Amino acid sequence: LFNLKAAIADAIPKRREELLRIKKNFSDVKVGDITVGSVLTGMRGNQSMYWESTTLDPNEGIRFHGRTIADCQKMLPGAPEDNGDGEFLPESMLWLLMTGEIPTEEQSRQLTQELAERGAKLPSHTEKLLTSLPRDMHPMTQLAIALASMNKESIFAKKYEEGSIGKKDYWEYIYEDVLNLIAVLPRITGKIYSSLVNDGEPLGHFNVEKDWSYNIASLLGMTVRDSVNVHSLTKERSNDFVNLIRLYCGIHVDHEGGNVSAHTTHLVGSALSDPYLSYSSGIMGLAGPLHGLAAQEVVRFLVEMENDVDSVENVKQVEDYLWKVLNSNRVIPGYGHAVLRKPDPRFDAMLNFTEARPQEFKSNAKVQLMKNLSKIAPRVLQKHGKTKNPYPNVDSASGILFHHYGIDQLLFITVIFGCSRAMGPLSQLVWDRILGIPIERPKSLDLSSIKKLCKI
Ligand code: NMX
Ligand code: MLT
Repeated sequence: LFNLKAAIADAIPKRREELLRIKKNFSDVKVGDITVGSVLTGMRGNQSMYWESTTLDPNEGIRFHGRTIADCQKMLPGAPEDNGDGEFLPESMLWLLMTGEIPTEEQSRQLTQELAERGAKLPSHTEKLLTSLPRDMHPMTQLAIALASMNKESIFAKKYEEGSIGKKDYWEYIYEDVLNLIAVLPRITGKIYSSLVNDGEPLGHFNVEKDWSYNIASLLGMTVRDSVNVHSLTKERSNDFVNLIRLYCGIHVDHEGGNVSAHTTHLVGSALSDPYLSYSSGIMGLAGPLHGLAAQEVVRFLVEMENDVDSVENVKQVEDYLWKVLNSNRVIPGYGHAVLRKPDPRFDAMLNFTEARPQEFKSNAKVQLMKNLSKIAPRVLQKHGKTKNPYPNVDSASGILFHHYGIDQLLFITVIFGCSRAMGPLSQLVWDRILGIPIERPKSLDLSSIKKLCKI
């Protein structure tokens, strides 16, 4: 089966039957105990969501249908022109997320082509809307607005309004919306970036022959062939940037269900809000500084720290800078995690990208600072004694690498995170509707109920 929708349809009967059997026979099996502590601290540790494609091990990090990042780097198909030398395509990851299977080269190509065809055009009302937004509106707000505006295009919402579809068929229309949404992200991203740096004039062309990440890079003005090459990159550096986008977008897709952007998308979708509204809500969560906006905050942090210290190699000065931040009761962006208890393997993957290109990065002081910080900050945070995980998280390295190649609009950086994150939560949305997961509605407790439970 070369077509993703057909591959999903093929997997449905077995999965529906399996889940039904578990629901019928094992619904009383206990998953864990919920404590008052967890009710009062962001539901930490509650295992209370069903999530298909990814799980997070606190010590080992993320697994995509059981596969580590290293497995994916070995097994998932990349772009044909890279002859096995480049990063895997996010399209290959999307296939894995949606079906649980590693795609063949041919399946990956077919999905790449399908996304390119679906994404060739941005609806004119969304384009006009983006043009009309204030230039100084935060890029993540622009992204959320653009996505919400595409609710006008939702095939699912139209069918539901007509009353022409039954519950078992919802997924087919959700699927169409999901693919269309993921497909237009390069265009939306390019439009937002061009407003920031080029008065809204396109920085590149959308090339239907090319992959999703290439088109993101091209519309950011970063490819030699298809961009108005504002950054004047050489062919080799441009190719590296495209591969950076592929790597970044390939590994940021999902982090199991409980993170803010994934959980929000799933929650809003459970009310049968269409994928555009659901993911627009997810983006609003990703735009928070404790979540995805940390990617932007890290770059700002590195830029400011580099200005403040005499040399990025001066450990004492870097430590003093960190203590100044901690003593003013602020967080060190890019460090800590709600679930992980070891350095984030996604951080390591980004770091490996720089290690593979020592000449490229050796004279960038901010990149060196990012690396030095990953050794210094854990010691300082451990001494500070509050953070449960003192290690670098995913946002520690990513933004400064984009910055290195010339994406110098700091507030824009999390938009690229928003492109990637669409793939995980929206794959889940398809499976939520296939499996008939109901509206999400946990019970809340007021203070008197908590006191009663505590017998106080
Ligand atoms: N710098 C300073 N203090 C921290 C940090 C940090 N990087 N991380 C946690 N703490 C504090 C936290 O604020 C809390 O303080 P208080 O008791 O005064 O409320 C205490 O340590 C215990 O927090 P944890 O249980 O370790 O962390 P929690 O699960 O509450 O929060 C994060 C997780 C990720 C929100 C938190 O580590 C943080 O704020 N990190 C910095 C922001 C960041 O990098 N976010 C990106 C996460 C990845 N992503 O993309 O979403
Ligand atoms: C993510 O990728 O969503 C972050 O690491 C945050 C999380 O998992 O809570």
